[in-house]
Amino acid sequence: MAPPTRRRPSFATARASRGLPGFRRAYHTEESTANMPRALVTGITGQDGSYLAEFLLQQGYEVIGMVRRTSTINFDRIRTFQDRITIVQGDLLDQVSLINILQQHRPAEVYNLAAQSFVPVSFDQPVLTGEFTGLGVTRVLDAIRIVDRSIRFYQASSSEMFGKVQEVPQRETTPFYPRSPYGVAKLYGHWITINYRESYNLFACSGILFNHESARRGLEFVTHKITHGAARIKLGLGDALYLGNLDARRDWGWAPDYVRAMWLMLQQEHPDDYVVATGETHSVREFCREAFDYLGLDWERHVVVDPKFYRPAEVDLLVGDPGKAGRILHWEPSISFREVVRLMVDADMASLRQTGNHSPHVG
Ligand code: NAP
Ligand code: F7E
Repeated sequence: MAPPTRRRPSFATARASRGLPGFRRAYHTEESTANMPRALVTGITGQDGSYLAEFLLQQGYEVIGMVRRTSTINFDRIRTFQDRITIVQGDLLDQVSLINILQQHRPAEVYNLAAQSFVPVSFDQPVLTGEFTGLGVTRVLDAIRIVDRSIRFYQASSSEMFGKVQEVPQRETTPFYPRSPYGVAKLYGHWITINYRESYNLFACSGILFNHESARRGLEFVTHKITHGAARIKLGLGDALYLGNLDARRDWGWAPDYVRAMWLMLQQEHPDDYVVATGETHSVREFCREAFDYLGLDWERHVVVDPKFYRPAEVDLLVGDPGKAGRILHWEPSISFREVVRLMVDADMASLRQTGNHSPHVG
């Protein structure tokens, strides 16, 4: 059987997402799948994978989503558009599965978003984190090298690579100093992406993304833990919220904005690496104040510091310089810190009102 057609996204489609004139959006109803650009997304069940898949569908892509085998299927975040994508089984630990997927589906673009992404777990499971988050990148890149070197590749790198920061704000040229097994694994993924670009001339880009949030964020991450906790307290479902280091500062953006930057990187003439950030930094304490204030609550009456949430080594301050992404990708964040917090609080209030004590990853 002949492999399915691969097609690069049209220039018109690329212009459209930047709000430029002369564009016609290619919806499923307008074009047969044979003419659609095809993208493979690893980590499609995660926060970013679900937003990226929705974004690519809007751009007229055929989306192949890689999921790993689990005894309980968790498609909460992709449920609303599950019937519009092709789901394939694969695992970053299994090289053969990656090669088979590329051979069978022949994507034009691969977005590698799958990872063990929770920093505290990386201290408990450092070797497994290295396997998924570090070596997993090489497995995907090598599958591309073997199957088709024209496939464009995006690697989900992280501001955690800056760790104990050597410069403020952090930019593409800032030296790295990771502070967790997760950060170290991501740094490996970042350099192997550059190495495959330079060694095999792959169109491979590394997006150094700072923290980005949404109602689809896992509940274990501090932003969603705070907005969900505040909403529970507001609704009388609890009284205390236990947190760790309130002094840590992060550059928090809006996840849907960040997946647009991933796509833009792969539409350029040349592969490169970009910092994606808002350029603003706020402490965990400020995030708490913003969320509780919005609900008319006094955060200091409810937030309790529990040292069990401290990390063996902390990243104290992150703030990115998105200047290069602005100049070259014409990317900029669409909403403010305050709006991010409020959208997350609103979503938690709505889902808790609907479901009681549970907050599914929707919205
Ligand atoms: P997430 O919600 O934790 O999603 C991670 C995804 O990876 C899930 O779909 C998970 O599948 C999948 N996965 C984990 N191990 C896998 C394996 N061995 N094989 C195949 N799939 C596997 O993460 P996210 O927030 O969307 O982040 C997406 C990527 O960007 C990650 O690489 C993360 O490290 C990176 N990043 C995130 C941020 C941020 O602020 N969100 C910032 C910088 C970089 P299951 O559903 O089966 O668990
Ligand atoms: O922690 C502090 C904690 O877990 C943020 C991942 O997407 O972004 C994320 O990593 C800060 C840290 O995110 C609690 O000590 C206080 O300083 O929300 P987080 P993260 O570690 O920054 C980067 C860019 C990624 O790449 C990662 O994949 O908040 N903090 N109290 C707490 N953190 C948590 N989780 N829980 C607390 O109770």
